[in-house]
Amino acid sequence: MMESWRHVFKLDPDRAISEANLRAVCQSGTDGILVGGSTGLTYDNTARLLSGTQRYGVPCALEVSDLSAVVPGFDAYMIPMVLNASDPAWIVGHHRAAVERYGDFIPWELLLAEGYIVLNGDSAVARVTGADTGLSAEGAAACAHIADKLMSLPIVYLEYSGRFGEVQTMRAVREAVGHARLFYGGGVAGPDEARLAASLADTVVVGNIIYTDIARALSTVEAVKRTPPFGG
Ligand code: 1GP
Repeated sequence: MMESWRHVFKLDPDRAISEANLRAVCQSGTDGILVGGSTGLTYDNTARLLSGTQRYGVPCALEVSDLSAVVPGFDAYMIPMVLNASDPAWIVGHHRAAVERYGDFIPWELLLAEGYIVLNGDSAVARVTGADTGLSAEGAAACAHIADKLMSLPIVYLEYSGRFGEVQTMRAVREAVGHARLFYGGGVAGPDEARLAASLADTVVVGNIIYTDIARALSTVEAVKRTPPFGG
């Protein structure tokens, strides 16, 4: 599924979206919806968002950050491992606790691990995970090599949530990733950022702008789709 994703909208169950905007997002031509957030996720608000998107038939994955908000019925479950977290619980600790608790019930075939590199120190995800956001381009690339080659993770996720990234770091991470699919997210707020992100990343994730300027959010779909992929 995610192997063909070029453009993805990320919807946060803790933020309100009108029915019209949800429809526009789902029918925009995007390749998929990623449901996730760093705070305020509950079973109920996640289930509500899933049933909202299911009406439109767009593929929908849940990015798991809170076990109490894991809802059955998603097409895939993305499992973040924050490689530059200062607290190892966000690398494997919460994961181990979850497997101990739910081992026999986990639909392993639906799970996809994401090697996150979190670089915006002002973001909720950086605060929650205590991420070392001061990494140089070389440091970020080293994380990407580890995810891609030592851990063989299917996804490397370069995360600037809330602001657009440094191009030098984006390029260094791009060059470090060989096998994994490179996701980029953060500050894609219109066609210009969308094109730049799409020229370096395999998959571009668009979040916040959905809630502040729906027209600009929708404009990112075509911009990403018209940009040739890296090395393509
Ligand atoms: C957040 O990577 C996504 O997890 C998208 O970032 O909200 O800044 O678009 P924005």
